[in-house]
Amino acid sequence: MNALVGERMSIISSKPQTTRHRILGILSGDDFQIVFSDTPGFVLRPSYKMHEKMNAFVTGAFEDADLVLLVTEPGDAYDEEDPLIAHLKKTEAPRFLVINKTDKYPAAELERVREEWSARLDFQEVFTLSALKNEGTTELAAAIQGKLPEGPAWYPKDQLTDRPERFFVAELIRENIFELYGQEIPYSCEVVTEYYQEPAEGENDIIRIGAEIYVMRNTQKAILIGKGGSAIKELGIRSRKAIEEFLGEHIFLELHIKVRPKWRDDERSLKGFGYG
Ligand SMILES: Nc1nc2c(ncn2[C@@H]2O[C@H](COP(=O)(O)OP(=O)(O)OP(=O)(O)O)[C@@H](O)[C@H]2O)c(=O)[nH]1
Ligand SMILES: [Mg+2]
Repeated sequence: MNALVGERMSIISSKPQTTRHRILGILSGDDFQIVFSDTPGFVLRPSYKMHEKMNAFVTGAFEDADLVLLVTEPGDAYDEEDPLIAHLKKTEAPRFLVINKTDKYPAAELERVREEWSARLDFQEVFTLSALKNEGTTELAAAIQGKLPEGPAWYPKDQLTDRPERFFVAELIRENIFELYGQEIPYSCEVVTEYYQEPAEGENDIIRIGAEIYVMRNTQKAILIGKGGSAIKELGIRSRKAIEEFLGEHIFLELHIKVRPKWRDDERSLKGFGYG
């Protein structure tokens, strides 16, 4: 979605289950508007309520879509029982298969993915591309345009997403948590933007932002902070830079860590964290 929209909307990491919400990316031209909806990957065996919420974002997307893009790559394993396959079969919307990472895999492996999927179900079109190198993405964008139902634009032309700045602030901090910390920590954290203060008119100041990072246990809080505060300091520096790049402005960033036991299974916490 980032490659197609040309903006850094969804956060990216090498770890699975990075995307937890449904995020819109809007691409408008003179006579068209494509509303992309990036979702989490389907969690095959949900361990927490949070996973069920993530899966609900996926199934919700199937219900609304005029076109479904399945993005995959060699090495992605799909169980024939995977509910995602059932959803793909059931959907009335046309389907495109997008095989990503042509820069990384040899043609034969990409071809194998195409064969595997075509044995499972029909796609109207199949694309192989590299989101990273932006190769093959224009062809996909053109094909998507060809499938758009006619109608008025849903969003103003200059609108890029349905999310406010505070959401991206929290996501960029989460992206850095995914990159900086090992196995368990990224999956135990949620980030919430506590305040986002723009300077008053005429005031010569920078944007002031405060964010809360929720963990489940004190031991996780200790890991997040690191020896002598070194880890949280690094997280703060990297997150500030990422947010400044995103906003195109200088900011002041303050991070607070809070412990909230079992938030991943707590309906009220999840609602507060945007998994409503
Ligand atoms: N080599 C290569 N790597 C890519 C390409 N596109 C994405 N990646 C990498 O693949 C990894 C996963 O990317 P994500 O965007 O987080 O993938 P996702 O499918 O959204 O995954 P989740 O949000 O975790 O469900 C990251 O390390 C990306 O940098 C590509 O075209 N080529
Ligand atoms: Mg993602």
